[in-house]
Amino acid sequence: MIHVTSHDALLVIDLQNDFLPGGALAVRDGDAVIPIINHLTLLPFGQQAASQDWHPHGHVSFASTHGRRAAPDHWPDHCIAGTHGAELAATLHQARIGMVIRKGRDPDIDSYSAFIDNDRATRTGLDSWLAGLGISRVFITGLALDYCVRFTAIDAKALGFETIVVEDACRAVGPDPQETWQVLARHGIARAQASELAGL
Ligand code: VGL
Ligand code: ZN
Repeated sequence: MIHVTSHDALLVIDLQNDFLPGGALAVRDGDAVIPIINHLTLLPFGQQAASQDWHPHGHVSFASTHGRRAAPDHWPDHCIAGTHGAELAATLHQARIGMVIRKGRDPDIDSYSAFIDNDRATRTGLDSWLAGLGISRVFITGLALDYCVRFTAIDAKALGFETIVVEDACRAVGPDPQETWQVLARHGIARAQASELAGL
């Protein structure tokens, strides 16, 4: 068992309507993580934070912004700031979430990580918020495993947090989650199941 303490934080990544079934960039089975994450929010984490992908119209990551040129990091229009698609899942238990980070707001820079934009320069402030509150270990959940969860986990580890990705509390958008697990393992990031976590 892994015992959750006040030095641990729960991070809920991009659990937003557009990434759920029926959304603009739906992750298959994405809604299956909601009851699992809701259960985790009841454990005695010192802090809980959520991120939201929060893009302006015409964002650089939207395929529609670039006409017909397709590229691997181009997506359907999604998570437009202030829209229903950008809202957190209505059934997520937010009672203990103390910080919501909105990322990808610069029209010219995407941000898969909840810590640092894809330009690798602009910080969101999440690391200082967590560290300033005595957090040394983070448990990462949410969508999508192979993009925003992956980048968030790699940055968390590089920023000095012990990092654990909760497998059954994540879903991938692409076909090969094993590649992501291999990369995370190479970075010294642990993998756990929600059932392994317990309060003291
Ligand atoms: C995400 C693609 C584009 C994610 C966000 O949350 O994983 N993926 N924007
Ligand atoms: Zn996005």
